[in-house]
Amino acid sequence: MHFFKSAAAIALLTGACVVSAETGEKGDAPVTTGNSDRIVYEAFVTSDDVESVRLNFTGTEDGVGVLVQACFTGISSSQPGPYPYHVHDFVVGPNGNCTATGAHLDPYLRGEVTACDADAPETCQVGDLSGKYGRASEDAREGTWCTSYIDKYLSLNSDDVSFIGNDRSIVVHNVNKTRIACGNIVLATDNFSGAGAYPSPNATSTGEPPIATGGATRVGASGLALGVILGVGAMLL
Ligand SMILES: [Cu+2]
Repeated sequence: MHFFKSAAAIALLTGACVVSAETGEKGDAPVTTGNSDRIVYEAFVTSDDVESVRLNFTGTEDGVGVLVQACFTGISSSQPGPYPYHVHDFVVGPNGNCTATGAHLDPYLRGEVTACDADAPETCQVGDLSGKYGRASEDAREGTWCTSYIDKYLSLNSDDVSFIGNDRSIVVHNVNKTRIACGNIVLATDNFSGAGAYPSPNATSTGEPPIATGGATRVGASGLALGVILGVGAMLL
């Protein structure tokens, strides 16, 4: 573990030096705490071009950050990928209007002129999930592509500026940034009491485990990478 902590520390320090000028007007996004693992928000995204994109947002055992589980299914081959997706500021408009969702959740006023640096996620727009953890794969055309990660900057607390439960939404884009589908983030339960992670958004359709394949290697099922992430989180506290 010592090696991982040292490597992570170096990575963090290096990242901080390189990208310091790109942080938000209000500074970097702080690590969120107090995110109860009994609270689950979810989003269901669909359109003519997207069969379904489902996301779960769950608190963590130690309350640091939010576990995000996302599965993308049946994206039209007419839409070029890989597919960016973000938390947007407002709910979906009438008749599924994705333009009404406004811009990305960006409470620290970082803007998006400079692309998010995934090695320094605290400097990215809080809502820029694909910037921080990768865009959804074109594998989602033929079947389902899932990913899972803990984001340390989203919040499930209503008094936090990075709260995702106050009429926010998820927008999926094609690689040219065109909005191809959107859906609102809604409370699934505030009394989840199951062991471990909330069931994967794909669990009902294929029976795959909560942490699925594909882009999930960032966290992975082994728990090793997760341990590193939690170790970094602990270091920052
Ligand atoms: Cu977006």
